[in-house]
Amino acid sequence: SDVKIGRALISVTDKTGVVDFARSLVEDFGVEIISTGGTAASLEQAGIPVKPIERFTGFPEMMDGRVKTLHPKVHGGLLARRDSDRHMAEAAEYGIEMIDLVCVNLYEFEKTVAEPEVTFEDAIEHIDIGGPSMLRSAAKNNRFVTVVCDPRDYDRVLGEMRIHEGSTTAGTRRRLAAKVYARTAAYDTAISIWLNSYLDQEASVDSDISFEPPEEFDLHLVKSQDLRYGENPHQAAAVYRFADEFSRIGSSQSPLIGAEQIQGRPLSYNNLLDADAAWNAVREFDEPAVIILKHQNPCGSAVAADVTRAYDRAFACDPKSAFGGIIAVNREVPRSLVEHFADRNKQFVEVIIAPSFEPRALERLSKRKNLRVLACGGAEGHARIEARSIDGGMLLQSVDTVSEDISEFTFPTTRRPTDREMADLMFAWRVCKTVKSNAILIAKDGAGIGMGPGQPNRVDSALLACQRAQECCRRMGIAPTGLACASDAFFPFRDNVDVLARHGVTAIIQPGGSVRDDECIKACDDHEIAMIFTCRRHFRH
Ligand code: 93A
Repeated sequence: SDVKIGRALISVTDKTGVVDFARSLVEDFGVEIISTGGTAASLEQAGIPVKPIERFTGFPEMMDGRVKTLHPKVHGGLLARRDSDRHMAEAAEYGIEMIDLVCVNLYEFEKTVAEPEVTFEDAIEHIDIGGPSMLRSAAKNNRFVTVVCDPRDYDRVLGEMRIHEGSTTAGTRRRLAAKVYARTAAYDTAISIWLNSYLDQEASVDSDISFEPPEEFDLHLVKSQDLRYGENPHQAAAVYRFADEFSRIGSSQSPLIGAEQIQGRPLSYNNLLDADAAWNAVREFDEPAVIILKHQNPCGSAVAADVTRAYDRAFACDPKSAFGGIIAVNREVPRSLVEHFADRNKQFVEVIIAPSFEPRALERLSKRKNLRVLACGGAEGHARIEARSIDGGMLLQSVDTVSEDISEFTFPTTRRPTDREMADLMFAWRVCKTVKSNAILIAKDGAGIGMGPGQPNRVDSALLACQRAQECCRRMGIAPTGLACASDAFFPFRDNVDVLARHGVTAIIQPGGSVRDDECIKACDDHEIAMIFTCRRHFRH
């Protein structure tokens, strides 16, 4: 099944190594070269004989180069089955000549959209249509056609032709074809992520979860409570609530500020900040869920059939960090849950927040007089805007409450997540939103077993999360394999994937959109990791 290469079509944006490759094809193997404008010019300048594409198709390159190689003479020459009499007869009838090798790399779309000043039109012009079409045609017909989409493969192809009298082997052609579909999949994914991000920017202006930043903003605030002090005892502080219009959708009271404090010491500044983060994290879930939060980060998180079981699993994530934390529950709290944290685990808890509490739970809680118990009623209504102060002013933004739509996800790796991995990925992605950036969250069986929060270097976050996950697995006597990992923003390099793979992660969910997505997809494929791109990031600073 060796196929002697007689004609090659070369059309490359990245011209690395292409002159030497073409020269060897011509001089060592007598191959005829067909080429497009810029590539043909480079080859001719180096003294290599080339047939311009317009002479091959009989059509000029037209429409600013958008239509160069999109022609039956090209695609017929790539797709014809050489062992089919009918295909060969049709090729002869229409003067279609066979093309045995395609060497193409694509317009640099990823590089273009990574430029800070890129315009929409410029990005669109860098979407390559003819190149991927040729790559895909050639890869489909790999029984007969050799396809090279990576300059690093030039020497290997030439080496093989040298051994096999100007031919390549079927195995090599198949490997090169597989590489093509990985490349075109990554390319299309990059386009889809970019276009989505563009749509989001347009949509956010008039979507109803947003607000239109006004020229003047009268932050109408009403003092609702004095605080003993702020983040530290030497800082003065008080709580204010927004006037209704910027409060919560559908209710005039925010669940937290309007929450009923059933017992316990007065809430502190830090209690309020953490209770807010914990409550907003746990309300993300439809199923019974518990979040244990410390210093703004969810050090315990789990879903289960009921909230007591969810609490047990959340506590097991990291018992040390859970000490002095805040427990948020998205269902009525039963007595069993209170017994588990108060009697069994002897966990010191600053605040417990939930929609409501069973009377028997309250009875047990009342023995811990200082513990702050907050009943916040229904879970409906989210804050619409978030305000933070900076020196001399405020930053306002709409709240990050978009719900995730699986139909927007893409699956760029060879392996897709299993159902079990998928459930853990979705869980991890939800919890990860609450973790401070750079955020890495590792989950298994519906519990967050390792968290890496707040490191300026994403690999450090990944290493922290892996270390916690290992400890958790050891404590629970389970093997650290089949772990799911979420990252709040894209991986800039493959090193994150390599670290995670070494620690038993087999599935990853992350936004995608890095110039090096390719490298990360390759890393996942190397480790047989299934990866999802969400096309949306969730920074939290
Ligand atoms: O604009 S295209 O989508 N239309 C085409 O018909 C076409 N044919 C090849 N882009 C097309 N190409 C791309 O042009 C190749 O993928 C390659 O990246 C580039 C090479 O152009 P030149 O040889 O003029 O530098």
